[in-house]
Amino acid sequence: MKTLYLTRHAPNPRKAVLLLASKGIDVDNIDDLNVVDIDLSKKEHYTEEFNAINPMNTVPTMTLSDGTVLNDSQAICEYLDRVYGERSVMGNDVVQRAKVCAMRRIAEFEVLYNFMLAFQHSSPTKAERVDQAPEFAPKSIGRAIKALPYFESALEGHEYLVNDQLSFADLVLYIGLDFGSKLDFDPTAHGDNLARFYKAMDAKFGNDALKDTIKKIKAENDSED
Ligand SMILES: N[C@@H](CCC(=O)N[C@@H](CS)C(=O)NCC(=O)O)C(=O)O
Repeated sequence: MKTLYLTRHAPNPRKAVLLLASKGIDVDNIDDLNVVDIDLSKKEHYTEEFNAINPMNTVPTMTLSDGTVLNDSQAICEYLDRVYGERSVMGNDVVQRAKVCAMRRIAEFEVLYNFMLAFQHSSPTKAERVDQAPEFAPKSIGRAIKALPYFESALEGHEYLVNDQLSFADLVLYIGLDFGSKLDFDPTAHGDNLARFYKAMDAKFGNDALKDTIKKIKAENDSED
C-alpha cells in the first residue's frame, strides 16, 4: 500500500490533489493509495512518526509500498502522473513536456513561491518556523505581480498556457493565484486573460466544484476509450 500525507488547503499538497482531479481521479478513491490528512496547525508534521518519514517536516509526502519516500511535491506529481490515468498532464511529447516544464517553473518560482514567502513572513502560524521579516510580505506580493504580464500575454487567445491543453503548468498557476487571493491580492485585477483563466480554473478546481469536475473528466475519458 502507498500512503500520501497531505494538507488539503496548503498549496504544495494541493498540486497532487488537482493533478489527479485533472485526470478524472479522486485522490480519496484510489485502490492502492491511503490518504492521511496532516493538520499543520496541530503540528502533526512534527510528530516523531512523521519526522521519521520526512525529516524536512513538509507536506506532501508519499511513501511507496517498497518503503521509498518521496518528500517533494514535484516528485510526487511526476510519480502520480505516470502511474495513474492515461494522458499525461506533464506533456505528451518531448517538446510539449519541455514547454509545460518551463511554464510550470515560472508559475511556481515567480508566482506561487512569492505568495508563499508573503504568507510565511506575515502569518503568526509560521512564526516558529520562519525568522519573519514582515516587510518582506508586500515586497513578495509585488514580485509575484511583476510576473503576471508574462502569463497575461501567454493566455491571449488561449484557454490554457501550453498547446491549448490543460497541463500541470495551468494547475500550478491557478494554485498560485488562488493562494494569493488569501493574501492582499485579487487574481481578477491583473488583466482580462488572467481573470478569465482564474475564474474558469476556479469553477473547475475550486474546492466546491472539485468532486463534480472529477466525475465529468472521468466520464469524458471513459467515452473516449
Ligand atoms: N519543496 C517542498 C515544499 C513543501 C512545503 O513547503 N509544504 C508546506 C505546505 S504548502 C509545508 O509543509 N509547510 C510546513 C510548515 O509550514 O510548517 C515541496 O514542494 O513539496
